[in-house]
Amino acid sequence: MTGRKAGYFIPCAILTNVEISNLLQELAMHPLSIIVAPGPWDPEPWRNEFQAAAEGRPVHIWPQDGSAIGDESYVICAWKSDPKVFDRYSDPKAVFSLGAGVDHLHVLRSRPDIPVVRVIDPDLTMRMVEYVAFAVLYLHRKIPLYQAAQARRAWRPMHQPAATRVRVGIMGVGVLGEACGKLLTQLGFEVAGWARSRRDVSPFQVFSGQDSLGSFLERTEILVNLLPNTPETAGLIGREVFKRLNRNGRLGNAFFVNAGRGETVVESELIDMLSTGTLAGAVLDVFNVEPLPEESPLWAMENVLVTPHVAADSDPEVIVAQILRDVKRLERGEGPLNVVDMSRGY
Ligand code: NDP
Ligand code: OXD
Repeated sequence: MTGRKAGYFIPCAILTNVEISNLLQELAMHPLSIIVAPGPWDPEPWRNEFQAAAEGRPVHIWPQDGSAIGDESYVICAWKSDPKVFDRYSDPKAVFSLGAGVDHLHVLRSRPDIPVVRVIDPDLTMRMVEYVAFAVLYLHRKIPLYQAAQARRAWRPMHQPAATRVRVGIMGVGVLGEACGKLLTQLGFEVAGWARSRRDVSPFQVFSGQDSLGSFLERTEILVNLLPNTPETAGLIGREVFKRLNRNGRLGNAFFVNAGRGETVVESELIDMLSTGTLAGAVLDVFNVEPLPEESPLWAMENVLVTPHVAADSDPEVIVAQILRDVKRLERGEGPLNVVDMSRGY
């Protein structure tokens, strides 16, 4: 940009459009502060990772460092934090969820002026694929029954249908559900998904909308839930859903895997279905109340495997790198990637 180097008095008219836009972007560039509100998570790994990656940008952990935050422009990076952070710091350039879900940011539905950004990352996706593949194989290969037999020192071979004869259904075939479905397809399972919108192209059959929910459930032996928690999905999965699953398939039973959100399930009805055998077993990572209360019957059910919301952890190193990429975009006057449509809720 020869004109700029020569001095400040060069009329804009002799700059090309690209040069003008670069100049404007440079002028717009000022470092953003980063407020991290990790809620129930240990803040220290996040502090360390943000400080290492922030290239001098101020990093404040909220509420611990609250008083140190001045008048600078900032973004907020949050996970299940006290919503007071959004009252105290009410004009962020963007709010980043430290995980894939954004239901914990529902208070921001009334602030359409604030971009809400979520994690979409191969590391997190692969963790979920591992979890769902494990859960489906655990149920399909009857591992809970072999564990019970082992406890009795009993050698009890059981009939084992091939994966190609077993029908898995995934509710929610977004970033995570589609990746899980692809791997399960490669393992041989007959996979179908259920989503809100119609697909013209998909690696497996996708049913869409409420009208097709019944057909989707009636074919499904192992139901995997990867739906987000939204006003439309809250309490969607209960007795009527479980009763419609296919018990006449090769497994001879119906099973449930929940790695999406606990709020999408009516937990009392799930417990009832598991107690009466309408559901033969479940692998559950998410619950109505977390941590799962000590008095929940789910803990003691022999046909249930409980994991403490760890299906796809957020690795600070990976998540922070993604957020810093977007912080730099904001500083250049560009929008962040992976902005969520908060009116839709996911
Ligand atoms: P996406 O937003 O990419 O996908 C969401 C899917 O749900 C889409 O297929 C969407 O349909 C479908 N969906 C949403 N609303 C409805 C509805 N009303 N009816 C039918 N389908 C609907 O999300 P991700 O795949 O990235 O993540 C899914 C969820 O997994 C997260 O929201 C989070 O709750 C959970 N999660 C859990 C973790 C854990 O450790 N247990 C870790 C990470 C995420 P359409 O494609 O038509 O838009
Ligand atoms: C997430 C989660 O949404 O961990 O990333 O649940």
